[in-house]
Amino acid sequence: MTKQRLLFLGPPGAGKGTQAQQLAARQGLLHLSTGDLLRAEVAAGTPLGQEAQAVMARGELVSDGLVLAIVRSRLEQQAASLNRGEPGPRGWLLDGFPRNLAQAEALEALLNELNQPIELVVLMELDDGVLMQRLLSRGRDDDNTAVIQHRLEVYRQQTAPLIAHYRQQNLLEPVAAEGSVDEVAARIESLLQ
Ligand code: B4P
Repeated sequence: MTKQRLLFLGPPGAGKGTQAQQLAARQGLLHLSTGDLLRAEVAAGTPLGQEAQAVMARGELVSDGLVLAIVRSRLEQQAASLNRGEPGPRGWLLDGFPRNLAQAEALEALLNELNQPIELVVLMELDDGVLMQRLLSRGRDDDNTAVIQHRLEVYRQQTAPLIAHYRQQNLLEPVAAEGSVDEVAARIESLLQ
């Protein structure tokens, strides 16, 4: 059966959001991007968004507690709706979460409670030079050279240790993230069987 509990890992600008959105639509999965959810809170001016805004602008990680609360409420809602027999996506795709070991451990505890183990971790790999070009041409508020360099540093220090963590669990599949969006999508799709 096609894998339907997926996690996308990789440096900023590797294309996690781009691929996750398309794959979730094609496979009928719930797409949870912590970056998008945080940006929505910022845009709505909620207390959570006000707390996250400055942290994101500096290219640092928002506090684990905030991000976990967002993910927990979405996954619990989906599980409850499935338990009630309601229609809706059965699987999920976590994009940009977890981003450090503490988040990964909290996620594992939550998924144990829900009895929904991760089936596949896709690691999107791309050279720093190409990442930088993609992000500079995207031009979001947090996409300028100094902030991107800092986000890459945060990725290496805090997120990259997750690679060994998921490799040990035999869940990790690296994917070359260069080439066109369709080429990368085909590489990812071939891992779902
Ligand atoms: P995110 O929103 O997760 O964004 P990202 O890592 O910068 O980008 P992504 O890899 O998704 O790349 P995209 O598809 O957009 O994080 C932003 C911030 O939110 C973080 O710095 C942090 O502050 C906060 N945050 C998020 N999650 C958190 C967590 N769990 N804990 C704490 N803080 C958290 O692609 C980039 C560009 O490349 C786009 O313009 C796209 O069009 C282009 N592109 C994609 N694929 C391409 C291809 N194949 N060819 C050419 N261009 C391509």
